[in-house]
Amino acid sequence: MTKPIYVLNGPNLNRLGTREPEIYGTTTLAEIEGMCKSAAGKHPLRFHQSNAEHEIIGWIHEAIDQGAGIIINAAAYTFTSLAILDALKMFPGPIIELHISNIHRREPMYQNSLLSKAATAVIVGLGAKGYPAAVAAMLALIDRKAK
Ligand code: CA2
Repeated sequence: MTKPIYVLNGPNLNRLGTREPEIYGTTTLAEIEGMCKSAAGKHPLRFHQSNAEHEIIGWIHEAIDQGAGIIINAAAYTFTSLAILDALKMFPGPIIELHISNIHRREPMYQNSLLSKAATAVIVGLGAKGYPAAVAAMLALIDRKAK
């Protein structure tokens, strides 16, 4: 059975497309899910969002048991959650950390990701299009690992 790619989204991203369009664009999270599924083609993909840290950790644990790769936009937990970092460190496959905005151009509090320590790659600043780009990159990483 083909192992799924997990796309995990953190707090407030369920409200995407409703405010701060100059930073985050106008695409909704439901539209982003559709973009990810199209980019994945036949490869199974699980797409989740939660405002609760423990739920995100639960999906990372699920991915440890049955996932091929993790794409994660942990939103504000990126900068605060050692618990999410510890969970990601247990994952044996590729991890792509993703941010819609270019966090490095923003205020200092958005610039020190804790999660990058566990990431295989980081994608920032491509807007919603970063998601299908991350899925395409993940498919290549998984394929490379299988060879
Ligand atoms: O750029 C990103 O993807 C972020 O992960 C978004 C987070 C922010 O804390 C990170 O620094 C960068 C914030 C998400 C807030 O969600 C919104 C939802 C609707 C409208 C605007 C923001």
